[in-house]
Amino acid sequence: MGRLSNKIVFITGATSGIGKACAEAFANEGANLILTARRISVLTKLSHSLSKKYKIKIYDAQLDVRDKEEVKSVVTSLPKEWKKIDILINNAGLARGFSDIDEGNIEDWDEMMDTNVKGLLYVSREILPLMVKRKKGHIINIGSIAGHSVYPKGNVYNASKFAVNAITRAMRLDLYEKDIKISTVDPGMVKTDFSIVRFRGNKERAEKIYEGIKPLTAGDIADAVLYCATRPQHINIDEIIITPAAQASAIHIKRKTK
Ligand code: NDP
Ligand code: 8X3
Repeated sequence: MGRLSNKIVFITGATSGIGKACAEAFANEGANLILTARRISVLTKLSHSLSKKYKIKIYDAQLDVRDKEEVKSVVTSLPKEWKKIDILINNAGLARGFSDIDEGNIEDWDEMMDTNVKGLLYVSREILPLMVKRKKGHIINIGSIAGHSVYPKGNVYNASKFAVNAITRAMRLDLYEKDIKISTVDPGMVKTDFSIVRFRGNKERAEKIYEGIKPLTAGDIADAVLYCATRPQHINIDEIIITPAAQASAIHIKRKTK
């Protein structure tokens, strides 16, 4: 019996990186999972392998968190037994581009704000009433160190993660009296597809980000998320900031030279 047997955990952005690692870590604890992301074929494959390996139930749904009608329809059409969501992991997110603000690409700005901020709000707005009605639930947001201090050329990604930080704090204030727990896990550098997405498939440029440093793994972050989710009922972990030992801020990075 895992520590989360019979719990239902809803994960956004479960096809890659941190979301996928959370799916595996929570499956290993016996949780039943609602896995969502846009790439349904990747999701279906993951669901099959996890349900087989961990003998858990998985419900998967194609979901673009930017589409509020789709968010509504995915949540309202969940079978009754799947609506008892215990934990929501708001993970779906991305950075696009790396340029001075006067040269920024407006479509990239829209995509980051629509996904990281509005998407997180849409999903939370649909799931929270189900939790409040049951007088229990836990939302774990994936923020970033980018939401604690800005760095050159980070501008709109920073703004989106500062917004996640503010939303997390607001959720905590508005929801503690309704018995809903709120946590945020805010990583520094994690080696996932994040930089490949940021640089639109330029793997060489993405690789350079992690040059000479041992970055965090997606599993390291899943471990922190799991820590938040497995505390006794009277404990709320408000915030975990987690960075590689060699990264003291977004710009203070000790790199080994060859
Ligand atoms: P990945 O690119 O590996 O994974 C991102 C996930 O988000 C994918 O599963 C993708 O799935 C999903 N996603 C992106 N856009 C949407 C959307 N519109 N609707 C639904 N799902 C979406 O990156 P990470 O795992 O690193 O990123 C996960 C989170 O962690 C993000 O919020 C990111 O900001 C945060 N983070 C990452 C850090 C890092 O260094 N890697 C550091 C700090 C925070 P699909 O394409 O199938 O929809
Ligand atoms: C990702 C971490 O420093 O690349 O959120 O913005 S950083």
